[in-house]
Amino acid sequence: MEKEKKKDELVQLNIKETTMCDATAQMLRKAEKDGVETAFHRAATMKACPIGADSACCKHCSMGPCRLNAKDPYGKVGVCGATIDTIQARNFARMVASGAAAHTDHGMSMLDLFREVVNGHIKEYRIKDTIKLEEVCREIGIEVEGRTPEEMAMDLYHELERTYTQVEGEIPFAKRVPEKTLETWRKHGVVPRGAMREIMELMHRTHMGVDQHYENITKQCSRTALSDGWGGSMVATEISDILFGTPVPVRAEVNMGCLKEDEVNVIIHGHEPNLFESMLDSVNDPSLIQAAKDAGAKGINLVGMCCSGAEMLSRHGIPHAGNFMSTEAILITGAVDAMGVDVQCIKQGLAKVAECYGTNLFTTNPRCHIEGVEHIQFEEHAPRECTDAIVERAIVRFKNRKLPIEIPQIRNLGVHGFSHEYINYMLGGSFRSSYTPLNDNIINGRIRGVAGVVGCTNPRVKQDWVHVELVKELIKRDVLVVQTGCSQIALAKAGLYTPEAAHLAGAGLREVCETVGMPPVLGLGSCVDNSRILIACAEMVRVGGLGESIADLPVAGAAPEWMSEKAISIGHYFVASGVYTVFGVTFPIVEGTKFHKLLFEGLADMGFGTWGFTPDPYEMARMMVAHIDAKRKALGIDKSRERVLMDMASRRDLEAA
Ligand code: NFS
Ligand code: SF4
Repeated sequence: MEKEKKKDELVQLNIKETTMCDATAQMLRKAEKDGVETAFHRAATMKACPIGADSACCKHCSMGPCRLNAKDPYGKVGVCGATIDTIQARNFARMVASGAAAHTDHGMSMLDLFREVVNGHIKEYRIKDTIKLEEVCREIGIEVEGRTPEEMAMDLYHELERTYTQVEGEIPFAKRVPEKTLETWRKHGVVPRGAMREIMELMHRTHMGVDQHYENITKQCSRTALSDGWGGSMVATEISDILFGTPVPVRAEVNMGCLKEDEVNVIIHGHEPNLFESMLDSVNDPSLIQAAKDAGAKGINLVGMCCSGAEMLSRHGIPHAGNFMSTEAILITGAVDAMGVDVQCIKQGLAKVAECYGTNLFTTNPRCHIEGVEHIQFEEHAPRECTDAIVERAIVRFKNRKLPIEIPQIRNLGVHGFSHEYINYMLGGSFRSSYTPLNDNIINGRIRGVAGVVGCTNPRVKQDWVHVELVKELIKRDVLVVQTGCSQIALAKAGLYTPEAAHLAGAGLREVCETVGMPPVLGLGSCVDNSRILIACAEMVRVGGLGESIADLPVAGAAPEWMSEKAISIGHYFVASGVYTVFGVTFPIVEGTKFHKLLFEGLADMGFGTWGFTPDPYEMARMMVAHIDAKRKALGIDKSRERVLMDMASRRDLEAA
């Protein structure tokens, strides 16, 4: 029995069933040899609490905690009388509040930086993309004719500040929402005000003894999630593009083989691009490069992980070493001389693993300290102080490397960096840049629909496997896949980010990919860049031919290996925007309850999207394709696809003859 194992005895993983990432597997084997524990090991010994997994418990006051019975959900209520639906809705809503807070606080940090850059207090960053600045201004009604970038930027700052602070009325990017979708939101009273207000109200309403109707809680839950998707996250993306550049396709490598044994290896892992941008300057500083050479290294090698890594991969082609479930594993190489982290998805377990391998681990953000880990605060008016210090410490560690190093020699080259602006340009060409060709290809049936496959990796399932199998199933059925975050890295490691991967796609999608020269899977960046998918959806509606609201589009979303509260917020803002969204792993609601019914059926009847759940990638693909086909049918374009398929079949017959 695992339970009876002695504490110091490391559980042996069935590594084949733990991850499909060969580099991570190799490092897990090494970890077991070295006697080092990872989150995979802890997941194997820590049985998930079954009551919590069903969200059938409440600890919102000290009359409880109260535990209800998921097998007999209406057999019992909490001490205060709260029903299963109230308890589940409150728990779910608080996940949304926390996830939305993470994204919007990150977005607000970007906006703070933007303000200080614009008013000249911070000189270390500048506005890189004035074209995007102008576009965003124009879209939300800020005068651009005859004005300097500084003038526009100041107005943009003040306007976007409302995304967070606005007490009454609609947030600025509500202007981007298709009219009919916005109508649905207005009808149900869920157009977001400032995120601060929405999150505050949601926390208030989920306090003991306040909102005790699951439908009413869900309403505020939707409003808060939307203040993330069309608010905080979207601001994070747009401001980061304006400051650091809008991504265009770039060839870049992922996987642990990006580490170099003969160089000083520095990893940045986290979510805020400002830290990473400054580190990029540091590693290119001639004096630091010289110092590295003096220490016997060939140079300094900068590698990303998780979401800011995905942004740097998209914007600058910086190599990316792996997703969330590989952050401990990579330290086991012994080759990481320093890892700097900022916020979100930073496992506390990193501290122990870093200690085992003598890696310098640094926290940098005032929001995230870790007990026992050295903190070097990142200050935006003197960013290099922090990042230079990390590099200097990495050089010292390189010089004193003692333990043997083992770097999995796996690198996967691919094309990343597809902003929604670039998709425009790529499909339409420079003179008629628009989404018309995408819509045309959907209408004529070559592309069956579009799926967003996003989100985390989770040690409760085989790492990367659900992502990869799902995406392969989707493209095989001519569904174009767009991706962000850890999911993007999973597929990049599986080799799907090359134009050649088009041979895995169905005949229709393959033809489009080959004509344009694009991979069948498009990576858009980090998790806040899911806002790019929202904008792409809005654009598809605007261009026409695919219905009047986002809910009409033949699209679907999935987070097959989700783990974070941020993922729940993202899932819910896609659902509230009109997208059918399927989650894997587990779903924190008891089936058969009224709240479950509302999320999985009721919301769709109200004009929103709807939630779906299955841990199985093949079933997930089937559900998403069935939804896409149902939307095609409702749009009256199901016949065109049959024609294309007939064409393809007859073409193949001809070829065979
Ligand atoms: Ni998204 Fe980024 Fe990854 Fe999940 Fe975490 S890194 S913000 S939450 S684990 S995709
Ligand atoms: Fe129990 Fe109600 Fe208190 Fe929750 S709020 S812990 S259900 S008494």
